[in-house]
Amino acid sequence: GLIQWVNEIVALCKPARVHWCDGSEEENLYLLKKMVESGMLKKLNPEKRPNSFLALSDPSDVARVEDRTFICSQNKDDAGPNNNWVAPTEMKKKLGELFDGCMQGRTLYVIPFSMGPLGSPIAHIGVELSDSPYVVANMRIMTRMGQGALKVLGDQGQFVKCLHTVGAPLIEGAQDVTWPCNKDQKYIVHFPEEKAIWSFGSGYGGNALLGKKCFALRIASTMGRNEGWLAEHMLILGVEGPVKMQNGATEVKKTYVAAAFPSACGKTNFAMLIPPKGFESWKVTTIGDDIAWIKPGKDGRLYAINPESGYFGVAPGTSYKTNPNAMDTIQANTIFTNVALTDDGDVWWEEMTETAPDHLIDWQGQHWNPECGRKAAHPNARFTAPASQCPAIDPDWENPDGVPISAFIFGGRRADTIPLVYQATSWQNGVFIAATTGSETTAAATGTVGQVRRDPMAMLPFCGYHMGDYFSHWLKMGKQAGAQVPLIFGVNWFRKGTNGKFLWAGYGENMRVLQWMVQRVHNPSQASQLTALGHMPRFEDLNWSGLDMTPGRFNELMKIDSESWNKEIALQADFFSTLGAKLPDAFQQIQGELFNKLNPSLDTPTGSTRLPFYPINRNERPPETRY
Ligand code: SAT
Ligand code: MN
Repeated sequence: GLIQWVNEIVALCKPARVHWCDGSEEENLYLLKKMVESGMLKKLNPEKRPNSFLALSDPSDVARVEDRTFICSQNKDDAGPNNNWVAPTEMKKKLGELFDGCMQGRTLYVIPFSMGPLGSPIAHIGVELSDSPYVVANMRIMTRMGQGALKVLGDQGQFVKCLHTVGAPLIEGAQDVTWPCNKDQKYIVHFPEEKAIWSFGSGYGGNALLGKKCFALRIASTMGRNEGWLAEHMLILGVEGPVKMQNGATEVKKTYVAAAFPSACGKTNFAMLIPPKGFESWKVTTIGDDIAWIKPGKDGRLYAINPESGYFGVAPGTSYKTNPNAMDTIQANTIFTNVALTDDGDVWWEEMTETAPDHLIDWQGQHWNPECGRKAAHPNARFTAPASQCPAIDPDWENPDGVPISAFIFGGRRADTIPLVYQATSWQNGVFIAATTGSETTAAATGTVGQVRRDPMAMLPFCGYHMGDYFSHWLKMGKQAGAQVPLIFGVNWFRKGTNGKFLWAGYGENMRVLQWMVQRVHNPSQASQLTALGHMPRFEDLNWSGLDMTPGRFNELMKIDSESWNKEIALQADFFSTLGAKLPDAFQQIQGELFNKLNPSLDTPTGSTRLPFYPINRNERPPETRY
């Protein structure tokens, strides 16, 4: 099947050469050398950054393109209002024209890869056909790529078909550019029923490394719906420390949690957290920083694996102060994209050091100095580094059975309204919290930055099917796992005070919140009060040692302001109304109860639930507009 497909694509795309990738060190060195010669990569100073490289992209190709991303399911209703949809036959016609001859003058690389440890029962195989050697080098870090994956595939195995082109044919001796892409046309297209992906015109990140968002989230989420598991935009971490048990004894416990935050909201930093002073008996270990595949185990608990084998992390803001583990991870064997180059052949980005170097070559190849008024690195500049190089890597990070999850955390970037932390009172309430999460948009996608949008489970750009069906799937997963379901928490590290400044330092300080959560997991009768939002810690329930936290500041962080919350509920309702009849019934009920709790003075007749904003007409077709 694979050979036949490669032949078909070769006939369509008309590359000058075909290269089957074996994933070997020699092959990698050969491709890196070729990219250095062509100017696509710059080799960094081997004394400062051994075996590391810098790529500067075209300024028009710096992030995911959500408005050019399509889910082409047979039925429009399966894609839902959360996705752009075009009928598969129509899209294939369009793509057939675009891909015809698109690889002329270039090499087509056949890139076999495994998402998840080779041969693990939860892993899945993909093959990417791409005309970008940069994609090959990145896929070799981000996935288990090469001969091993082919072996697992065998003669009869199933694989996800991932086709990618930069969309820039090299016609008859034309001079290549250092970052080929197509400035006019970009298409990131998924055919969930066929498990196929076609990506045209971009060489960047999630648009081009098709194992990541396209396969491990959009395609895998539809596989998960059909097969009873979850593919989530979540980091996974282990946290170990002394916990007060219900019988009063203190025991050292290792607990695994998974946390969903939108792109560029600090998942990598949270996954590699180093506990602050005062938490010497605590340790955090990393399993994954971006994606979790979660499956029910035989014991009814949910087990998670990280399908990736590398980090494609945001560089700006990463420093020895904010994330020492990431800084150590990227010491060597790393590909940097769109960061700045120092005069001694190393890399730099905003906030990497307290003072900026006097002179740099910025991400657009221009001379840069601290007074020039431009950013040295693009805000979505990235590093691609092997997970195995992370000093905090968990011993079980490649365990083919995954790690048992005790808690899910959902958060966004919110300047107001959402408190630092709260815990759902039930699985259903927790799924509601996850489903109503909002966040300010970041530079990880093209478009306006800083606008609050609903981003349920941080999956709005990544759920490969109707969001209403996705919510129902989540509710159902809780029923399957029975009594063993993880606790669910909402967090907001980004709340600002009246002076416009962050109220919470974040990074290592998040350990204080994590400790409280772990305490709740092992001893749910302690350390909280019940509020309209759920269980919340009181000032005395968190460990403040080593931090100058006052009850006043804590109250600002935790405040539930019913006026802002009523606005928040109205915004949630706006989003829900786009889901039409597929919105789970339970959500309206939970939202009504939440409104009543937030507004106790507005009397409702006993037993009835106020639905203040939107009695949905459940016979109505969902609105045509995409949220
Ligand atoms: O460009 S990626 O999609 O891989 C990164 C992100 O958006 O989280
Ligand atoms: Mn991500």
